[in-house]
Amino acid sequence: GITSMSTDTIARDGPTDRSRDLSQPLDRLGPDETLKAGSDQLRGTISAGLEAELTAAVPGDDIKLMKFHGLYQQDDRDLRDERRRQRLEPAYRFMARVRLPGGVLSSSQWLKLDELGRAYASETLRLTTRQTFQLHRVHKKDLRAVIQGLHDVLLDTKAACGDDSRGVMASINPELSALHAEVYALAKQASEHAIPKTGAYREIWYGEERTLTDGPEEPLYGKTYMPRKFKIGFVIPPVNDIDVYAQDLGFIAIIEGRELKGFNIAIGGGMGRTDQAPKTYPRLASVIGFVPKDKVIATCDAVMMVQRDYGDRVDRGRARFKYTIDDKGLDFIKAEIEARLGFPLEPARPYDFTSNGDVIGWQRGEDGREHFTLFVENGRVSNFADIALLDGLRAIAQTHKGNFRVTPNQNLVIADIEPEDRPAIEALLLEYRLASLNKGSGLRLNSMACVAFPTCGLAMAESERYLPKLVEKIDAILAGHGLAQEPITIRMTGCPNGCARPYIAEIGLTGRAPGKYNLYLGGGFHGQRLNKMVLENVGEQAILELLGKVIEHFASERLPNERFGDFAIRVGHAAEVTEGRFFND
Ligand code: SRM
Ligand code: SF4
Repeated sequence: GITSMSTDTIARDGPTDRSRDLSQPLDRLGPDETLKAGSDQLRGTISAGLEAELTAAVPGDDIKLMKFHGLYQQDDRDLRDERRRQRLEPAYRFMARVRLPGGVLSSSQWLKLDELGRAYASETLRLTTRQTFQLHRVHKKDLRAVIQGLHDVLLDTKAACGDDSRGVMASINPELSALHAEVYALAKQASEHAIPKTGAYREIWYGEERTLTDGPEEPLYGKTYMPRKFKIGFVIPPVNDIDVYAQDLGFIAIIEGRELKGFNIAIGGGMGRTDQAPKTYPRLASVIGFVPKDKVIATCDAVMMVQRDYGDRVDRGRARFKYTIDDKGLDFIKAEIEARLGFPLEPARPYDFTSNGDVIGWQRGEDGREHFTLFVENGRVSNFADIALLDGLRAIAQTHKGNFRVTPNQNLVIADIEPEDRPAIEALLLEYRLASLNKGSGLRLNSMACVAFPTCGLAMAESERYLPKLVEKIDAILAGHGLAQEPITIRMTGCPNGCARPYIAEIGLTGRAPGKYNLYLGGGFHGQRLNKMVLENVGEQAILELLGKVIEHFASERLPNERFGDFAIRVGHAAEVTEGRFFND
C-alpha cells in the first residue's frame, strides 16, 4: 500500500536523495513525503476513485495526489450544516485550476472555457491572482470531460496545485509589445520545463496507455517532488503587477536601450502565515544577482534543485523556500545555486518599479495594436443581475481575433486588437455595458479578494462576497475627503494564507472568524514593503473607525504625491501591534 512503503526505499530512489540535506533524519519524514514516494509518480488510486459511484468524493490519499493534477476536492460550506442535519455526506465537488503561463489565451480557448463553465461549473469562471482560471463545483463524474475539453484547445491543469512548480506568472505589459512577447515566451518555456513529466496525467485523464521510459520518469523531481509548492514569476519593470517579491523565484527583466539583457534573480518570497504561529511569516524575496537571458531555464533548475534538496521535508509548515533560505542563510543558498549553475551570478542591475496595479481601460502597444483592460471585481465572471459579464465576454471572443490576458490583479485584458477592429469591440463593450465596470473608485479598481466561502475549505471569514460591500463603505469616507479617485491598494483574504497577497497591500485584511479580520496598513504601492498589523480580530465597525481616522489625517497631512501606505508608515499609523494587543492612536 501507499503508506506502508519504508522510508529506506524512498532514500535510495530518485535524485532527491543523492544530495539531500543529511540533517533531516529519514525516519522522521512527514507523511506527505511517504505518500508521494509511494504514489507511482502521482498515479495512486485516482482512476479507481473516479469510478466509485457511491460517493461524490475520492479517498484521502488521492485528494492530495489530485492536487498535482490541478484538482481540489471541496465541499459547499454554505450547505454543510444542513447536509449534516440530514445525515448526508457533504456536497462534494471539485475545483479545477487551469495551467495558463503568463495568463495569455486565445479566443477559441476562451470559448471553450466558457462552454465548460456553463456545462459543468455552475455557469461561472473565476480569474485568479496567478493569472489563470478556476472552474468550481465540478462533479467527480464530469472531471474527465472537463480535462478532455481543455485538452481540445491545448490547455491542461498539470501542476496547477501540488508540491511542484505552480502557474508561472508574467507581466501583461500592454504597451511594450515586443518585450511582452519575449518574456511571455520565456514564462511559457519555464512552465513547460518545470512541470512534472510523469505519464500519470495522460493515462488518467486522456485514457492513454502507459509507456515505458528509459530513465526515471521525473528527472528533476524524483519520487518525492518538491517539499512544498514552488512559484515562479517574470516581471517587466516599471509595473510590478506580478508582485515579484511574493514569488519563490522571481525574474526581474533588465532592459537596456530597448533590449532585454537578462534578469535579476529574486528568491524566497511568500505570503502564507498562520495566526499565533510566529515560526510562519510573509517574506519578501531577496535579490541575489543577475543572469543573462539565455540562462533562465538553467536558473530555474538550479534554484529548484536547491529547494528540492534542502527544503524541510519533516514540517510542512516550514517547507516553503523562504524558510529554507532563512534557516540556511542567504549566502549559503546563493552559493549552492551558483554551484549548480556552474558559474557565479553577476551583480544585480538597477531597475525601478512604480506600481503593482493594472492600468484600466484602453492602451496602445508600441506595435500599434490596442488593448482594453476590463476591471473584473475579484476575478468573478458570471451573468450578474445587472451585467451579463459571461455573455458579454463570449460575444467578444466570438469576434475577437487577438488574445486575452488574465492579469495578476484578477482583471482581464482584451489584447492585440488591430486598430480597424476596435470599433466592433467597443460596440460590444457598450452593448453588454461592460465598460461601466471600469468606473469604480481608485480603491475599488485596486482591490482584490480571494475566493474564501463557500468553496475554500480553509476560509475562516468571507472575502470575495464581502470585500465589494466594505469597499463601498470605505469609498464613502474617501469621497468625503475628496479622495474618491485616489489609487489605494486594498486586499482581503478569508484566512491568513494570503492568496490575494494581502501583506503587501496598503490596506490588508485577513479573516480570523466569521465577520472578524486582522487589519494591516502600510504596504508599499509597488509591492516593495510588507504592511503591519494594526488591529487584530475585529469587526467592520472597528475597521471603518480606524480607517476613517487615518484617511482624514492622510487628506490633511499627506506630502505631495505621497501614497497612502507610505503616509501610514511615515506618521506612525502602522506602528506594529503584537498579537492580542490593539492599535492605540
Ligand atoms: Fe492560494 C491554498 C485559492 C493564490 C497562498 N489557495 C489555497 C486553496 C487551494 C485552499 C486549499 O488548499 O484547500 C484555495 C482554493 C480556494 C477556492 O475555493 O478556489 C486557494 N490561491 C487561491 C486563489 C484562487 C485566490 C484567488 O482568489 O485568486 C489563487 C490561485 C492562484 C493560481 O492561479 O495558482 C491563490 N495562494 C495564492 C497566493 C498568491 C500568489 O501565489 O501570488 C498565495 C500567497 C503566495 C504564497 O504562496 O506564499 C497563496 N494558498 C496559499 C496558501 C499558503 C501557502 C503557505 O506557504 O503558507 C494556501 C494553503 C496551503 O498551501 O497550505 C493556499
Ligand atoms: Fe482560502 Fe485562505 Fe486562500 Fe482565501 S486566503 S482562498 S480563505 S486559503
